[in-house]
Amino acid sequence: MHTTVGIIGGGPAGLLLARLLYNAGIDSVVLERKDRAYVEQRQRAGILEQATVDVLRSAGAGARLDAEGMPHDGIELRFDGRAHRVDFPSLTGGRRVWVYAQTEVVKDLIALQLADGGPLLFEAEVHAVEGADTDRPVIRYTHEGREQTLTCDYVVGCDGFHGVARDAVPDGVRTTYERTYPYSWLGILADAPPVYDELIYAHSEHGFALASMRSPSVSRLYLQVPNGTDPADWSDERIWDELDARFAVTANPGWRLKRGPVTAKSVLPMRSHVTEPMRYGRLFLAGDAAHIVPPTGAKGLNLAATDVIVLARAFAQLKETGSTELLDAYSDTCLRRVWRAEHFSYFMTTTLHADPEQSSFETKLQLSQLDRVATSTHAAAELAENYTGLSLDVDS
Ligand code: RFL
Ligand code: PHB
Repeated sequence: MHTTVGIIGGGPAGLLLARLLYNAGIDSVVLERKDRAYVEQRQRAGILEQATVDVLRSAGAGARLDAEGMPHDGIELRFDGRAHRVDFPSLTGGRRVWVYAQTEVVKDLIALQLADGGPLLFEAEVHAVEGADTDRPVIRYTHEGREQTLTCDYVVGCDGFHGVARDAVPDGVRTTYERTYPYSWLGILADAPPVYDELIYAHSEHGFALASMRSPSVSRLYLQVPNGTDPADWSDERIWDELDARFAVTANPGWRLKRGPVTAKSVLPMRSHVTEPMRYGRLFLAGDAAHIVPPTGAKGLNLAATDVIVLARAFAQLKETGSTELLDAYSDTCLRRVWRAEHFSYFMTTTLHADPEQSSFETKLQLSQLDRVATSTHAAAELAENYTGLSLDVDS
C-alpha cells in the first residue's frame, strides 16, 4: 500500500490531521493500534480553545460540539479560603473556551473519517518507521495478524508519548527536555450535577484540586495525590471529603460539592517533555508524540490540534505550489507555541500544587502570586491570554 501521508495514531492529532488533509484533497492512511471502542472511551482532556473549536467547525466536525459543548467565559481560583473569578472576555478582547470532552472530539472525527475519508485502520500496530531521511519512508505495522508495510511520501507520528515514531529520529539529532513532578492527579467521573458554572482550580494546604464537568449531570474532578497512589486506596467518601476540604471558602462555609456515584477513577502522573526538532527528513512529529504538558493548564489537546493545523497548511502549500517552505518551517513554527504552553502549564502546576518538599516560604510565594492574579488586571490578563490560547503562529 502507498499513500501521500502515512499517519501513525488515531488520537485527536492523527484524526484531525487526516480530516484536514482529506478536505485539502490530500490522501492519507491512519494506523491506530487500539480498537475503536477503546479510543472513543479513553478519558482525557476537557477544555477546547477557540482555535481548536474553529478548526473542528471548519473541518466539518462542529455540529455536536455546537449543540452539546459548553462555552465558558472564565475560571475560578480558590486559595487561602478566598474565591476569585478570572473573566476571560474582558481580559482578552472577547476570547473564551469550551468544555467538550476529548472522547467526544474523537468520536466525531472517527465518524466523519469512516463516512467519507481515507482509510482509518484500527488494531493496526506500528512497529517502526524506516527511511525517514529518504524520499520514500516506510511504515511497518501488524494488522489482522499479518506484518504489512505502508510506503509514504511523508510520515506523521501522532502516536502519543508512548509511540514509536520518535524512535526513528536518531539520538544524535534529537534533544529531549523533560521535567517530572513529585505528585499525580486522581481523576474521577461522577454522575453528579456540577454545582459550579465554571471550572474551579484550588490551591489548599491539603494540595491541589480541580472541579470540571462533562455535562450538566456529570462532574469531572481531580485531586493532587502522591506519586504511586493506588486509586483503590481512595474510597468514594474519602475523595468527596477531600475535595470539599480543598475547595473550602471562608466566606461560604456551607459550600459543598453535590455527590453522586463515581463511575471512573484513575491516577495520572504529571510530566513536561519536549522533543526537538519536531521533524526529521520526511517524518514529522505532532501532539503528545513531540511534547507533553501537565494537565493543569488544559493545553495538551489544544497543542495537538494546533500542530496539525500548521502541518495541514504546509501539506496544502506543497500540493498547490510545490513549495516546501511551510513544511521546512514546521518544527520552528510549532516549538515557539509549544514552549509558551510548556511555560504556562509549568506555571499553573507549580503555583497551585503543594510540593511535598516545599517550605512555608514557598507556600507564601504561591499565595502571593495568586493574590497578584486576583488583584492586578495585568496578572489576570496574562493568565487569561495563555489559558484561552495565544494565536502566535496559527493565525499568521
Ligand atoms: P494521543 O491521544 O495519546 O493519541 C495517540 C494515539 O496513537 C496510538 N498509538 C499507536 N498507534 C499505532 N501504532 C503504535 N505503535 C501506536 N502507539 C500509540 C494510541 O493508541 C493513540 O490512539 O495523542 P494526541 O493525538 O497527540 O493527543 C494528545 C492528547 O490526547 C493529550 O495531549 C491530552 O489528552 C493530555 N491529557 C490531558 N490533557 C488535558 O488537558 N486534561 C486532561 O485531563 C488530560 N488527561 C492526558 C490526560 C493525557 C494522558 N496520557 C497521554 C497518558 C490523561 C492521560 C492518561
Ligand atoms: C478536564 O475537564 O478534564 C480538565 C479541565 C481542565 C484542566 C484539566 C482537565 O486543566
